[in-house]
Amino acid sequence: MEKLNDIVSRFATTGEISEIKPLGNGLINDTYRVNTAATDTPDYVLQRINHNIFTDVEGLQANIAAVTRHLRHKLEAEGADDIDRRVLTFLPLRDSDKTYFFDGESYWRMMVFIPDAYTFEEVNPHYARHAGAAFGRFQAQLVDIPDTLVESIPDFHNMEFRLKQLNDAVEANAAGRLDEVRPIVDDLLRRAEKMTAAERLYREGKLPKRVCHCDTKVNNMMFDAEGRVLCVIDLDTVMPSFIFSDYGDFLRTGACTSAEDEPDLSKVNFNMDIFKAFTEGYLSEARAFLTPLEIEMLPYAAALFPYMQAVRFLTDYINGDTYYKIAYPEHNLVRTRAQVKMLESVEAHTPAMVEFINSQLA
Ligand code: GN1
Ligand code: MG
Repeated sequence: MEKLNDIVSRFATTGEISEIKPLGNGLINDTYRVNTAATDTPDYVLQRINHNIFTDVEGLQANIAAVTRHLRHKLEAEGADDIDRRVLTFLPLRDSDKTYFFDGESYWRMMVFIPDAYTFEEVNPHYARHAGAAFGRFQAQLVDIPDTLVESIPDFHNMEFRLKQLNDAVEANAAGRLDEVRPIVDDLLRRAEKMTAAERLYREGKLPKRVCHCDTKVNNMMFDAEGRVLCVIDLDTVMPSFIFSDYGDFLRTGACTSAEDEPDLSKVNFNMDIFKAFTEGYLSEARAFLTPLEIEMLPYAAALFPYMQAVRFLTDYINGDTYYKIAYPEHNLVRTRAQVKMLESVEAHTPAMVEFINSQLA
């Protein structure tokens, strides 16, 4: 705590710090809530940036600054109220404009804590409709961002690249786990051609990349007490990508009837009611800028993300768990199995998804 207090003291906070405690359950960064003693000073969030993963911290923070600045301008132009709860505010250091601090070992950043806001691991259709509209609006608001964003993790949602990483892991078999997972590897590789369609269409000039959030799992969104979306959080991965990233990754978690690491596969299914509500909300905001091909490929996006996540979890398992935080030795394998089950359930619902999307466009 000594150390955390010292780090916090580098940032331009107001008010006396009363408490620092762990917050949330992200798989990558370490997050803390920093409370201040007085009621009229804000509380804060402190984060240690995982710079093994985000190697370009300068570029990462520049992305986030550009995005939050642009969103703030949009909200101001609309005459929105409560702007400080609807877009994240990062703190500069006391002695410079930088929004991160390097302690010689780790990179840290601080933002203002948004009061009276809630995150969820699960949503009902009402929340899902709001979430769809919020991510659609998020993308729509960023369509005209003047800044060029960097890929804070290069090739982050590039399916060809993720498959290459899987093939490399299989080749190296660093943790000696390959025999155990060979059937899952084969099952995933069988779908490789189909799942890399977006990259091919991009090369052919048929699909655009737009600024996306790229980590739209359900717990990266803050709701108010009425279930309205206040704000999208966890902006590390905001970067140019296919719109499928945001649409598909939300459904992967939000429309899953279980947690992403549920060991009992009979509990892992695709929830069509959440899909419908989310899609309706998303299209209400995004339809104006989406191309017909992007819309047609939304069911592909719903399958792509459990697939990509299965490939990523399995790669990490084969590599000996070097990327994701794990709670027990088989964790990445359990996660992989749950994602494969989710993928199968999405595949089974594809005709129904197509029918629903067409009905929305009619
Ligand atoms: C990671 O940081 P967190 O837990 O929100 C990951 C996502 C994965 C997710 C799986 C930078 O997100 O891409 O979908 O875990 N983020 C990064 O739960 O790899
Ligand atoms: Mg998160």
